[in-house]
Amino acid sequence: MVRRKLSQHQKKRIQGAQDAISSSDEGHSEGLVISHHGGMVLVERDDAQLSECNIKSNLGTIVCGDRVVCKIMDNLECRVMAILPRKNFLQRIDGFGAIKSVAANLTQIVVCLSVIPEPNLYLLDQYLISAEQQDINPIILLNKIDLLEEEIQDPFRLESIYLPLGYSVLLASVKSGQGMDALFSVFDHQTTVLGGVSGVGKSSITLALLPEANIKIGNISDANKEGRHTTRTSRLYHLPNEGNLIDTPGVRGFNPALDQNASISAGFREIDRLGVNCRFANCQHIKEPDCSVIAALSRGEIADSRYQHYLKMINALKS
Ligand SMILES: Nc1nc2c(ncn2[C@@H]2O[C@H](COP(=O)(O)OP(=O)(O)OP(=O)(O)O)[C@@H](O)[C@H]2O)c(=O)[nH]1
Ligand SMILES: [Mg+2]
Ligand SMILES: [Zn+2]
Repeated sequence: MVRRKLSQHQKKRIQGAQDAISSSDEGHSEGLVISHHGGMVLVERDDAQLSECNIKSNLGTIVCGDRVVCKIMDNLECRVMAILPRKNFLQRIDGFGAIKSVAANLTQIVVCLSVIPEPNLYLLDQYLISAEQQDINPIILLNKIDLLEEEIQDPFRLESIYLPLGYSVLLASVKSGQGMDALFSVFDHQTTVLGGVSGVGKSSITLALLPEANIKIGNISDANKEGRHTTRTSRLYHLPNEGNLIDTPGVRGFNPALDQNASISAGFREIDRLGVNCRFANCQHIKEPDCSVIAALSRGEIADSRYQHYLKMINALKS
């Protein structure tokens, strides 16, 4: 994990660019960012017009779900002049240490896993910690259950590990329709981002909800059972029951942007809960005496994978 923060200078520059702009100014209007690609953003203005907008310089990153102020210029081009304050901002750090912004103003994230490609529980825990940190309600989905051999119950231990922690775990299949009503109902009245690796079926879920939309679905490579990174840019879709759904490109990892060990333990619900009983207030739950987390681990009350992922994230932060 890499520490990345905007410098004071960068913050001032961005703030300066936004100062004194309001949608009540002549020719300005507010809108919702639907997608962002090639230096342009597609904005749904509050008068319901869709506009391709360029972006005023020094505004900082704009993502799906942002609320912005835009202006029709003299040459009739639309320009984003300011980003309105965000309720939350989901970001990750890519394999090269660069911050990648995903989406803003979310109420939910559905972490999409599938039978093929198989779930990666480290990636799942990375998503969960990001969600906890940003106050976004996380839901775990296992898609493609039509591919499960029937006699295997909870084959990836999603229910046994995550249900006791209070997470919702949904099982569904776009192909057979199993579990789809329950999945669809969680989108009502929410702004949800779909996350996960390539090929788990994020776009297939979006298309199942919006059969008229022009959405590309990829296939799974026979050789490595991975997706082919079909979705290239995130896009927000309006759903019939006042929901907004953001389909995103598949990721290889979802390193959360964190800068302290404390934020890692706070993102692991069971470690956070047990940690209040450790002898030392600043216990890292690694080898300290009278550590409640290590005691619970030795009694089998914490899933080994969760503790290993906790250590892996702590070590990544140190390196
Ligand atoms: N068997 C089965 N296949 C599915 C199911 N849902 C999706 N698929 C298939 O999985 C493949 C990948 O689906 P996509 O929807 O493109 O996956 P994605 O997560 O959007 O992938 P990226 O855009 O690359 O991130 C396609 O061949 C789909 O037909 C399902 O429930 N069962
Ligand atoms: Mg896709
Ligand atoms: Zn401890």
